[in-house]
Amino acid sequence: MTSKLAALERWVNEVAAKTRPAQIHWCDGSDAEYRALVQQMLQTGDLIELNQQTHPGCYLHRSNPSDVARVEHLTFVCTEHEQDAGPNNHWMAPADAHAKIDALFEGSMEGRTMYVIPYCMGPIDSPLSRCGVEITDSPYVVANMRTMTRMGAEALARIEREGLHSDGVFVKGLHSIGELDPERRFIMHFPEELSIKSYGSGYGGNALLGKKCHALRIASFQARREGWLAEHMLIVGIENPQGQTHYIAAAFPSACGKTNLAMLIPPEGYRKNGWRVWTIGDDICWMRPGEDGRLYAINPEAGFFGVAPGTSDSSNPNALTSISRDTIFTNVALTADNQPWWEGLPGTPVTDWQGRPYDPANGPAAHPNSRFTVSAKQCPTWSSKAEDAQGVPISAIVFGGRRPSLLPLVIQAQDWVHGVLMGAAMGSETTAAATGAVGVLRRDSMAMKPFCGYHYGDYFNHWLSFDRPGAKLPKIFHVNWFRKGKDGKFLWPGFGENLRVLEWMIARVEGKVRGLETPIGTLPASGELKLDDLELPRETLAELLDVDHAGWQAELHAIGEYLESFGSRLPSRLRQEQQRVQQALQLPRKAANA
Ligand code: OXD
Ligand code: MN
Repeated sequence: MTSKLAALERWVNEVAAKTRPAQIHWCDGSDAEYRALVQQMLQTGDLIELNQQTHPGCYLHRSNPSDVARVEHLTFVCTEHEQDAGPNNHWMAPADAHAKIDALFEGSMEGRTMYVIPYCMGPIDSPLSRCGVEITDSPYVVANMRTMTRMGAEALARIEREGLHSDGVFVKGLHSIGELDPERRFIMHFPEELSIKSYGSGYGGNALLGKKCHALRIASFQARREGWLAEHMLIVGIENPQGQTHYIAAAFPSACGKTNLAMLIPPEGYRKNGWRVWTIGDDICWMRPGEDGRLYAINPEAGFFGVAPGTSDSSNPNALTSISRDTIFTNVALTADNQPWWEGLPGTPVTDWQGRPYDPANGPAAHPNSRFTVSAKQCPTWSSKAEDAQGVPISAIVFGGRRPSLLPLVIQAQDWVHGVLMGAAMGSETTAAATGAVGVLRRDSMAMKPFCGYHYGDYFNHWLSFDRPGAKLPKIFHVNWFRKGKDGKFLWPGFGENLRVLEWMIARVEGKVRGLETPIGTLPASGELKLDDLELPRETLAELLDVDHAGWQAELHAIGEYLESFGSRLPSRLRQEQQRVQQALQLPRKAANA
């Protein structure tokens, strides 16, 4: 197979001339192709067969121990003008970046197969979807891209069809694992050229270029030009006992529970009453205003690349069911009978993620950022609406992070501008999804700090621009499942119980509950959060919903300083909004609540 599209053919030939592979394989996405790849990787040791009785079609991949997470310090946004990348990105001039990385690609595929992967982000027939082609020398990447995207012949047909109108609208992604040497590793983005070059890493976020590189960094840049939003958000449908479904999009930083919330199982009482939860996506959401003024969303991905540790029968039974077959595990541990294992599962590991006999002195058995790659269709709560070309209408947008103190369980923004401020001010403790220290509080606006492909000031402005006549925008909320008590323990049980908070949000969207106005937004008024069958002491609830005025004044001050760091591109409306909230907090309490 080659392509009818001259721009694609030309680019593939150029790459082959530079990287000099032994052969070129155009991926068709078929089952036979996948099976052959798996056989080949079993022979080379890139994959290890897992217990086929308990986990049919499941394999383990062990990555190089120096290559287990995204590398933000080696990730660059290469716009013509440095200002356009913003202080939120590492920047390199495009010419320098090309020169630097092209030198690494020189002959990098010698003796290897070069795979050409046409893929579509989003349903093949959706006007909201966008296509790309990834060239890689890693069969592991091919196998993962097949699960994570709509990959192969149908995607190529769409790329060629679109190419008839304008030559080469697809995103070009070039990847080589190189020597897996952290000193020779770069993830470069050229948003103005719609291209990506990634060298020296086989890890998901660095190497599966459809995901973070295309669907967030490049797409966010494209989305701004074209009037839509590419966000680091899950999408979940909540169906009430009357059969009405509200769709919610929620942004949390990496490894903060997006997959768990997207696959939530309602508490027993809710299940009995007929509540149902539908999964549309667990990581990325593309949204666009529809003709009726509402925002419509698709999940551009076709699979889940989820964090394994902590995934268990109590935290996420749907994920556990999804990954009981046809799954690739990366950097998990093994039991004596060759089943995948990670912290949080019953049983005992005998082999750690690096293939060594398990010894607690070496740290956790599974790498804290070990992953599973699985088709979304295997999720018991997968929604047929995920294939809807028009997307689903979004009723509420939720922001949240790991905040051990200050942030209440839930707050509703007064309006869109206040909601954008809440998103911009988002902070969270860092996790193992990226290299670097874990547990440090950092601002992560809209959970997009590692993924926004342009200047955050322009990005905030783009968000604000959706508030225009005729728009019927979602309501915006902020949640914090991670508030801790004085004893250092989480105050809120989380997981399935989070539905209680989503129910309150939906009641707010439908205008059914009044809420309690505070200077930082609307909180649930007494009795509005349904807590039946949940043993939550009154004092714990009070702590979860407490608004500490002095603490919030300090927070607003810190938010003001953070916003200032975006300089002249910070929209003044956002700064004014921060000042409005800060002033409201200074009013005597009674007046603020009046
Ligand atoms: C992810 C991440 O893999 O955010 O989704 O790191
Ligand atoms: Mn993510």
